[in-house]
Amino acid sequence: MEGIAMRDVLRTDYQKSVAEYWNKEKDPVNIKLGEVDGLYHHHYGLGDWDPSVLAGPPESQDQRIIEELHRLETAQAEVLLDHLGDITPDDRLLDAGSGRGGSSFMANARFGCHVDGVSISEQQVAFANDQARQRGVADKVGFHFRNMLDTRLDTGSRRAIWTNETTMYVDLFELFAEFSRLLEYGGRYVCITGCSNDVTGMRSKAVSRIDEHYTCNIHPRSEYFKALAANNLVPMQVVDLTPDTIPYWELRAKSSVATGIEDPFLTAYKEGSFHYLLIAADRI
Ligand code: SAH
Ligand code: GPP
Ligand code: MG
Repeated sequence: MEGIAMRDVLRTDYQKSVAEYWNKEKDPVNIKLGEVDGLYHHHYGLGDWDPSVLAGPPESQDQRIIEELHRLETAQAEVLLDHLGDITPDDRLLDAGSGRGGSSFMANARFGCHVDGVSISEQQVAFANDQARQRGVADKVGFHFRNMLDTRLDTGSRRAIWTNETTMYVDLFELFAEFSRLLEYGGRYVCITGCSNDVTGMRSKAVSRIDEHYTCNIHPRSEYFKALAANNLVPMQVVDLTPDTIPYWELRAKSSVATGIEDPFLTAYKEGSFHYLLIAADRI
C-alpha cells in the first residue's frame, strides 16, 4: 500500500504547514517522556499525580516529574483503548493521526491485533516504523504516510478506528465520511479530543491561543455530534475527561519541560470554554 505521491497526501497549504510542524517536532516535553520506556506519545495525561514526586531528593525531582507526566499520558491511552470493545488478534484497527506510534503499540500489546497508523508527517512515519522493528511487531503494526481524510485502505476493513488528539486538524464531516467507509458494520470509533463549549459562545482567547500554538482549529462540541450523525456513527458513550486532565496540566506547569501552553489550557478548562472529551460511537 506504499508508494503514494506527496501531492496525494499533502493537498493544501494548510496540510503542508501541519506536516512541517510535525516533521520538525523534537520538543523535550515529548522526547524526554518517550525515553522513559520507549513509548512516544503526542497527547496529554489523565489522572491524579503522586504528590511524592515533589518530595525526595531535589536533584532527581525533575526526572520524577517527567516519569509521572509520562505515566499519566500512558494512562490516557489506556482509557481510550478501554472503549474499543472486544478486539481479537485477527482484527484490523486504524490509528488516524498516529504520531510517533505510542497508542498503536499499546493496542497491539493489549489485543494482539493488526494496527495501521497514518500520519501526514514522513518523519513520524519513519520514526514509528523504526520503533515497530525495534519492538519486533512490524508484522502487525505499520505506519503510512497518508492523509486520514483519504487513507486508501480497504472499505469495511476496520473493526475499530481511533483518533487521539488529531481531529482539530481536519474537517469532521470529511473525516467521519472516511471512517464510515472504513469501518465494518457494528465497528467502533473512539475519539479523544479538546473541543470548545458551544454553551459559552464563540472561541475564547485561551482556545485561540491553543489553536495558534499547534496550528490547529479546535471544533465546537456540537460539530462532533452533527458530523457523527451525518455519517452513520452513533454515540454510545460520551465522557467529559476535563476534571481528570487538569492535574496533568498543573504538574506539567511546574516541570522543566513546560512549553508555555500550560496556562491557556488551565484557563480554558477552568473557565469552561473548553472540554477534554471522549466519544465512543458505533457504525450502523
Ligand atoms: N495520536 C497520536 C498523535 C497526536 S498528534 C498520539 O496520541 O500520540 C497529531 C497527529 O495528527 C500528528 O501525527 C499529525 O501528523 C496527524 N495529522 C494531522 N492532520 C492529519 C491528516 N490530515 N492526516 C493524517 N494525519 C494527520
Ligand atoms: C499533541 O500533543 C497536541 C495536539 C495534537 C494538538 C492540540 C490538542 C488539543 C486537545 C487541543 P503534543 O504531545 O505534541 O503536545 P506538547 O508538545 O504540547 O506536549
Ligand atoms: Mg506532549
